[in-house]
Amino acid sequence: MAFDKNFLWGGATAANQCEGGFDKDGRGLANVDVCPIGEDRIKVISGKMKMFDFDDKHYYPAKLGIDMYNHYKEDIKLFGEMGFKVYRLSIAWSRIFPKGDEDRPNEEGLKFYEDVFKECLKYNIKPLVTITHFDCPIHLTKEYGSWKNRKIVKFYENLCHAIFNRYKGLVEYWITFNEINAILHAPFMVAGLYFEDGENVEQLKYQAIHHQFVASALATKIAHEVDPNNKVGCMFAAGTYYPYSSEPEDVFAAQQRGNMSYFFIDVQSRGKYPNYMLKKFERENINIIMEDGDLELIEKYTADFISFSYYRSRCASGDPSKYEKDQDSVSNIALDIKNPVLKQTEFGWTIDPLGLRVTLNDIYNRYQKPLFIVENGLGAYDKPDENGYVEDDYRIDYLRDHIKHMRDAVVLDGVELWGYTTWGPIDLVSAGSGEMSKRYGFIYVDRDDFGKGTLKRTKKKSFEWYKKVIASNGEDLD
Ligand code: P53
Repeated sequence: MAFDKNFLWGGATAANQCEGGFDKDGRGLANVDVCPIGEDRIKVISGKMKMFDFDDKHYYPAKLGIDMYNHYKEDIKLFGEMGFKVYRLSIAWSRIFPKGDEDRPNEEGLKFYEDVFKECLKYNIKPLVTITHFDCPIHLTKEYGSWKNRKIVKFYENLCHAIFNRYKGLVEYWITFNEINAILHAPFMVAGLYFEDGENVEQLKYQAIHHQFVASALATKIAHEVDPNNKVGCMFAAGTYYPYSSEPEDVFAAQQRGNMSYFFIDVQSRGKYPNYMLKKFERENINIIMEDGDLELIEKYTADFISFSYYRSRCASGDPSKYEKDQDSVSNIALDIKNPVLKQTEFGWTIDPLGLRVTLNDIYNRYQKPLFIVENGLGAYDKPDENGYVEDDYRIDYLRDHIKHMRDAVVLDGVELWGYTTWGPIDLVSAGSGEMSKRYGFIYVDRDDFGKGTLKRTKKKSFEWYKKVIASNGEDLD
């Protein structure tokens, strides 16, 4: 027996990348809506170019997504057919609180997700809900500076009260913030942060992060009070850093780069700011303003489980400028370098299935809490035939190799793992590039980068494969 009989197999999406319906039933505008496709995207998502509304010069792929707002019944039925035990999805904050600072939630928004969760439960699919997958009502950015401002913690708390109470009995797995560490590289897309010239970006980022830590602890507290069955996890973009060589400088660089991500989980899971970070703040003159009781909250309400995305391992050197950069719009801002011994995807992402086992062991050794892989998958240019059918053996190969090593981590290393959800079980808009043509799905969606297409759903070859994997509880990977 490899996996526990209750192992949660499934897939993961985010509201802003698939729902569309950006102005339907009272929904407010959000940061994620106004991130355009094209060369300005990187400037906008990193908070360097101001974009608080749509303009005529850009195309905004999230406005339509794959129109899951109107197709969710059909899509969840397909997930049910694949045998999903869990479906990870996110709530669009601005459907529930269109501006973010209202006293009362928008009933139509609440109702929408209630219907979605009920639809999942019809097929015995447990919803795993990300409370914020990058989104923030744009009003909160404009009026308050989003997470820079302490007041947002209260607004987030209001959101938590509304959803935990309304969805009691329907949802028991929650994630407070998607890829909480991604705020470092894409602060506008990830947290609605925009920086004016002359602002102290580092200071403000870490202040915003502190607010998220407090908000996350409060969410855990409220979730447990509302329903003791609730399990609340933290979530980060993972992928162990390898040293470029056995030079001690490279080993040290890898450890230090790793800490910049582990920092978040050290706080959220161990409940304390780690010393290496306090020292860094001291050296760099970063002063985080805290309220009385913040550190107690953070210590008391730590995560019940640790979830993460894994697409690849990462590589670091003591002198990164000497080497080729790791290719990807977001990590280009970071100092990751290309690992010369591993192959890359068409989009330049390193492929490292054994790295998943390395990463699982690293995280488990550090925290000894249950883990959940909530994103893993291959983004590729699919070529459908005239019927929309895609023979995506490359995707099957990628997933098979990762699942094998995940199995070894569980069976041979004893890592405690609750489940595995692949990213984008149905094609959706890419967060990094805004492209529709970077596809991850078992289900093809007829839509191009600029919104043309019938939106028709067609099963790919990987659909039947994943169905078999789930039916055999991970035994049959052929
Ligand atoms: P895409 C990179 C850039 C942006 C978001 O990424 C990312 C990453 C990878 O760490 O994180 C997650 O769509 C994210 C998803 C996203 C997925 O990676 O750029 O949680 O929203 O779609 C894949 O190929």
